[in-house]
Amino acid sequence: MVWQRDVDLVVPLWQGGDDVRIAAGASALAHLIPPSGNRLHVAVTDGPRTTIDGIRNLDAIHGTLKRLRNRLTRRDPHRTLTLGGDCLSDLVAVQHLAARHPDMVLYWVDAHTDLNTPTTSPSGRAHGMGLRALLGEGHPHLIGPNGPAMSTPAVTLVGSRDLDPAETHYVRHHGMAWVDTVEIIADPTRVTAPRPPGTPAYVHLDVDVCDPVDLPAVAVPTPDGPRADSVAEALAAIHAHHDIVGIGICEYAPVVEHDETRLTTLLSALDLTD
Ligand SMILES: [Mn+2]
Repeated sequence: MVWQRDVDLVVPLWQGGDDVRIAAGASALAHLIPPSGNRLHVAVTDGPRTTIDGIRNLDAIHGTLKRLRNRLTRRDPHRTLTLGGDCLSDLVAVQHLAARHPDMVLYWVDAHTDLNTPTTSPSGRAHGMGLRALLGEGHPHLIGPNGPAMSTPAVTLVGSRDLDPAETHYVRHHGMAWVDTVEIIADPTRVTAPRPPGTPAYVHLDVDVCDPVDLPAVAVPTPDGPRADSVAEALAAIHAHHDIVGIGICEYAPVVEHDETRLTTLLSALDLTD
């Protein structure tokens, strides 16, 4: 049974990571995943590659986020699938669904925590600021008009392993739930352990969570990750435990040579393929 949602958003946003290879990930995922209901291809704003307020390509990113916000406000979907694009591709979808499902929890499945702000970011790349913006801090263009979408107790980090010092401090200071590579390998089904069954959940899947041995086709390959099979087991456990209201798949760079079956293993675990 394929996971049912109201709308698929195809979002080839790449400016957040300043890596144009990521744009092609959106259409590649759209080929791999059969549509369910409406599928919207969202145009990405182009523009000068200038740094504003400490963020690369801020104007272009802001334009795309505004377009997404307008579409979601107009349609008001209950469940969404986002095919990115970089890690900002589903930022607006998470904000929208968090407002619609006040008890929604968020699984941030990513080698990175994306907890930087323009002040703490070493790179100025906004794709490393998404989760912090969802928690209400950072640039107003990323946070959006409605303030914090999530609170730290509602977030579980899965597979995060490459943190900047300020991100490590934030995670520890807030005591965020964090399932690391060792724990995923030991028992992928434990990923949902503290969460009540049946609660609405959003899965943000940056495919760089997998060890690059399995999936090198990403913007930021990060060693020492779990193998794709273990990640798939963790995703299946989340899917079995929760009412999935949203999924976003990000940071796929299909131009890099890779074994596509590793990716489809992840998609099958979330019931996105036939
Ligand atoms: Mn990442």
